[in-house]
Amino acid sequence: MPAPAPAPVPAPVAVQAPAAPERKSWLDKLKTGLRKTGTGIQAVFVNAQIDDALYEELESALLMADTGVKATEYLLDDLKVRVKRQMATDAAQVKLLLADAVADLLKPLEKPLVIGEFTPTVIMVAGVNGAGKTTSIGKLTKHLATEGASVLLAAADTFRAAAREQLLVWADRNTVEIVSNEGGDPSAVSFDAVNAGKARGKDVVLVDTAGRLPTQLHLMDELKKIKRVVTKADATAPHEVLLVIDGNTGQNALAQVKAFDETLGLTGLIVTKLDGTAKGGVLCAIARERPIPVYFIGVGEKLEDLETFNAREFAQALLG
Ligand SMILES: Nc1nc2c(ncn2[C@@H]2O[C@H](COP(=O)(O)OP(=O)(O)OP(=O)(O)O)[C@@H](O)[C@H]2O)c(=O)[nH]1
Ligand SMILES: [Mg+2]
Repeated sequence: MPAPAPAPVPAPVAVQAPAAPERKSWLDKLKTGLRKTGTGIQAVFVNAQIDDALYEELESALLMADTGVKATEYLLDDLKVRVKRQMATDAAQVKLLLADAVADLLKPLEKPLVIGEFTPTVIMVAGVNGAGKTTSIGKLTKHLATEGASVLLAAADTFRAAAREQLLVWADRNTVEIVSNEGGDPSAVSFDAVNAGKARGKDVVLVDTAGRLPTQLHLMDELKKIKRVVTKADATAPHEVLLVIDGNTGQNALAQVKAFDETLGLTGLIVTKLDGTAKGGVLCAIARERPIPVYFIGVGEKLEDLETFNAREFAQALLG
């Protein structure tokens, strides 16, 4: 009897953007959202001359959009070089050059989330209260399930029954399994989930954690513990540690990125609520000061409202 052929090892795959029409409607929502940020920046170029006043107004508009002092300075210097090199003569050209500068600045943040290198790929998700963690996990589960990946959710937000229920709704909606233990220890739930993911041959284990502020040190320690315990269940895990940030929080989002990165060592970001923000510039600040890849952008509460990040698209949505 010949030995049975070994199961094929799936190649790692990047979590893809969906088909063009869906992407377009998502992009329209992003544009509408960022218009609040963009209007201030774009207004600077209306009937303007290329002079010091233009750059001064641009500086204020960028700061208002929460681009931060460092990224604003960087963008203005870069823009002046581009304007000189291109010998731009009107403000509309300068606006296009600014879009180029923003796209180039954001480019290093553009990186796909890859799954399949490890089975399961364990993804831990953290963030402050109400940032959009659970919703984003639901949306991400949909993305993954659509691509044929099997997903196990870990309800490591054990504080509130509502949190578990919320995740259960998403789990049902996407026909995925969930490991939960109301009132239990979040580390224990995570440990069980990673083991269950291994035993059941799941492609992805997504760990949802309770919201917390970086200043709540005992809660930050609890996150560290979850991470440690996940590594106990699987020495290579977690493979991704994601921070979800609310796009409306502006410069505070940068502070959150720094604090969570120092505690956990982040591998990626999900930026939510960019459908209603005046603070889209914060991505530039992140690119300049703590360039952690932005895997996804959320522009609404529906399943299809989470999309992969593209630097050029974002710059155009902001300035186009
Ligand atoms: N407009 C908009 N709302 C969003 C987006 N993402 C999440 N939300 C909403 O934000 C609220 C909080 O989302 P959750 O997913 O519960 O946030 P969380 O981080 O899990 O919250 P905690 O677990 O309480 O810390 C919900 O009302 C979501 O529907 C988004 O991209 N756009
Ligand atoms: Mg939650």
